[in-house]
Amino acid sequence: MRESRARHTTEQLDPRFRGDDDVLFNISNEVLMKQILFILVAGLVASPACGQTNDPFPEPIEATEDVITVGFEDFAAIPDIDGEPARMMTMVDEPGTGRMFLSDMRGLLYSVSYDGQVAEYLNIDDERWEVSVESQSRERGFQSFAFHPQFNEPGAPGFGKFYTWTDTDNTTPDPDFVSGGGDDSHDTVLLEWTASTPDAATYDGDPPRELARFEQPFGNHNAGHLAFNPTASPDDPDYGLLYMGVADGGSGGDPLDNAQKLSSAFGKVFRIDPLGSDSQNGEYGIPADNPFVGSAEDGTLGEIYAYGVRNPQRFGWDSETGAMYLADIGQNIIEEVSPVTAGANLGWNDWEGSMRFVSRSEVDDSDPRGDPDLTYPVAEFDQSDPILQPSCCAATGVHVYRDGDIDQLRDLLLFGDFPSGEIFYVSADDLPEGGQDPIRRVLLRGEDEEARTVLELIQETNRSQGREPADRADMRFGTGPNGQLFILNKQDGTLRSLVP
Ligand SMILES: [Ca+2]
Ligand SMILES: [Ca+2]
Ligand SMILES: [Ca+2]
Repeated sequence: MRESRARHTTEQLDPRFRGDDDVLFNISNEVLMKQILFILVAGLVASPACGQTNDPFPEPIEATEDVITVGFEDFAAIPDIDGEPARMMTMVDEPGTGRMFLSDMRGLLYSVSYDGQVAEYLNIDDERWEVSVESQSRERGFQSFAFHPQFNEPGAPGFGKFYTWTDTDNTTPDPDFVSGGGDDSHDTVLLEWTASTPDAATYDGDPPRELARFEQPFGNHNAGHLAFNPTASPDDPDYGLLYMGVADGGSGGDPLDNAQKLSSAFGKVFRIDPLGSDSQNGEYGIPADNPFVGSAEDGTLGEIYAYGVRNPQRFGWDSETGAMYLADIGQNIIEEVSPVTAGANLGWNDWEGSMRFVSRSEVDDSDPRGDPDLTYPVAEFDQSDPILQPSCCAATGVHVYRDGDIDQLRDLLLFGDFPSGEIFYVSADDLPEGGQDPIRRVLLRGEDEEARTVLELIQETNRSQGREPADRADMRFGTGPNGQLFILNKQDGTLRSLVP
């Protein structure tokens, strides 16, 4: 039996935090009291103030003009676990062994063949690995994974290697990164696995090596996306460097002010060399050209590639321009898709989208994008938009559609709102400068020619499964070979591919 530190947390349901992926989260009484006090004081001092609003984009998202409808196919069935539908999180192509991989938040990593055969490749929650995945509630679990680009290149340093980014309730080892407050909810760990035979049907390597451990102050906002830049060729300095989304730690409003602190690991995008060893703990490397390496500021973390993010669950690259984009889940007002460049400050928790962050109930729209040193969204939308009701809101994506065979989607930046199952697009070539005016919808068209959202489609499937229709989609994108795009969800176990 593993030991576990005592947890001093109170699970509570608070509908005010519907903007989060997870409405069930941990918050200490102390922090809660501070926040209530802050809201009261802020209310006395600042209200009613000019520019403060909970509806920064009064013009609703365009619901019917320029809608693109695309076809879809049921590509594969992903197994239930304990009678509950698969909680699909991440799906990528692994060209070295010619198959795709897909994860379930509870710890399963499946291989998915190019013709839709699904097989368990590895259960990272299996007792023999001693990982102990913490997958309670919506936001905790096996978050993401990434295959080294040299996974099936014999003799190369990345041969057989892949990485998993997961929440764990085994909190015995000392963390590398702490937040300086909160409840010590659980830990999030980055692990390296090394397969002996990369093209084997199941993982045949040793237990994983731990690269980094983060002590989580709150139950929500944990790890985010994990990925190698797929547009980097072997002679590119970015090749083999691992990007990690690290959320702000949780609760709401970033109460520990982590995201803006360069000495804190939380609220950041990290870029590390998983095969290097010059980090503080010696388990990974810090790329010499990372933007804050050698900073004169005491305690600045060289791992940081970009900062000022809240819950960076998903990012992606444009295969044509090399640009990186990130979907950052907003507090209670604005969801955003933003460019990510070396050293960029994406604003949180001083800014929510293009507006100044005031509180959980308001932003200040009097000076949008007013600080020239920050990086603002290319697209953003407000959580009160009618199209997203009643199950909103959390931004996901980001996929720049360049290479697939769906002509209508070509050269579009695709993203979405995962609870409501809305898929959105803006031009990837003529990038907007924020706001929701440029946003248009993508709907799915079945054999009956009827256009519907992903949530509506899931609900139809749920009925045919004899299940209660889901009230949220928990949609995410997955990618396959040749620019194929897949739609993942946590509600009906059906992996769908988009087709012309
Ligand atoms: Ca609005
Ligand atoms: Ca957390
Ligand atoms: Ca931002």
